[in-house]
Amino acid sequence: MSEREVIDTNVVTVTTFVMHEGRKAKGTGELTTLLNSMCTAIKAISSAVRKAGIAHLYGIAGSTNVTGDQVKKLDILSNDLVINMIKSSFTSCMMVSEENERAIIVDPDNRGKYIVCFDPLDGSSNIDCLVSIGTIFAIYKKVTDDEPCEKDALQPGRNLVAAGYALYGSATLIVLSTGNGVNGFMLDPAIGEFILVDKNVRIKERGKIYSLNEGYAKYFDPAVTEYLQKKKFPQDGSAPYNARYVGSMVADVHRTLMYGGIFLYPGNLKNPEGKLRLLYEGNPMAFIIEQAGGLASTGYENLLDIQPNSIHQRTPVAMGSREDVLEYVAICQKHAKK
Ligand code: AMP
Ligand code: P6P
Repeated sequence: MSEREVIDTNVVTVTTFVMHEGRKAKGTGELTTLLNSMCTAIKAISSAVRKAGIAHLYGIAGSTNVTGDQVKKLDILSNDLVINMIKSSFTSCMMVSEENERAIIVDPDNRGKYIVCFDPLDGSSNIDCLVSIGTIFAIYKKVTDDEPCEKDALQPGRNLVAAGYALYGSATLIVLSTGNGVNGFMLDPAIGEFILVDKNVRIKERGKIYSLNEGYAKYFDPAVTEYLQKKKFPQDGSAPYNARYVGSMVADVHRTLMYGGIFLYPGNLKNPEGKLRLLYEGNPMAFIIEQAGGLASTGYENLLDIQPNSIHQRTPVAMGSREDVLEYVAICQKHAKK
């Protein structure tokens, strides 16, 4: 087959997809610009992640982030890339990053109406062993007219205008929703564009995989222990579930989206609120999962209904196939009544 025949001359890229959606929405183009700027930052992060070994970007940068994790140079680079791309898009008035203790207020002359919460390089503890890592982002509209401040980011996930993640795995993929379903775009390094590869992604009603860190079993709440027992030793004659856990939220949630099942990071006796952050891990992933037909819960309430109190607050997470999450929630609520 000749080279010409191989190249599809009618590809849909994330840029054209987002512009088309923006045209349909009859917007000013501000959200379109913001989304495309985020995609550019992700391209640059992808390039850095894939070159890190050669560019000797590995190694502890000697500092730690607000979550106490060792910060690696790629974390710093990724954070700076997102902040600078969003700032220079003139679409955002404030940002919340996992890497910054305080919200980042954009200079008055460069502001737009959107608030962007993001984790620039989630799963960064896996960087040196080449396990998949990711970038997660959540986009809100500022709902007040006064000077931007942290409380503007304290909106329930129900208010999200858009959310997405990039997965730096065997390929670089962006999964995006602006409230009209979920679509996946794969980076074609040959042309530097994200190509639409997964249209209108829908999650299975029920899967066969559970995903959580069983190293905390000693500290699990009784409800979690009972749920896992049911998955490992089913009493209804069904086959036990498979266990899969990468330890990188973007990888674990993406597998759950594509294959079905449930991803859990519950609270436990040592950390009642779990580890994952509501604003830039729980909510954006919950938005994507619900847009794909799944569910996201703390075990006791829908994740997207939570009214945040602080920008780095943690939340227990159970998300994935609707029937799997409902089964888990039923067990949690049974124990809550005891
Ligand atoms: P804008 O004027 O660009 O800020 O857009 C106003 C509203 O229209 C946004 O908050 C979205 O709800 C919708 N919208 C604009 N652009 C897009 C887009 N590219 N994709 C989906 N929704 C969009
Ligand atoms: P644990 C990565 O550090 C992260 O923030 C998420 O990406 C991931 O789901 C979780 O922590 C893994 O935590 O306690 O299982 O190592």
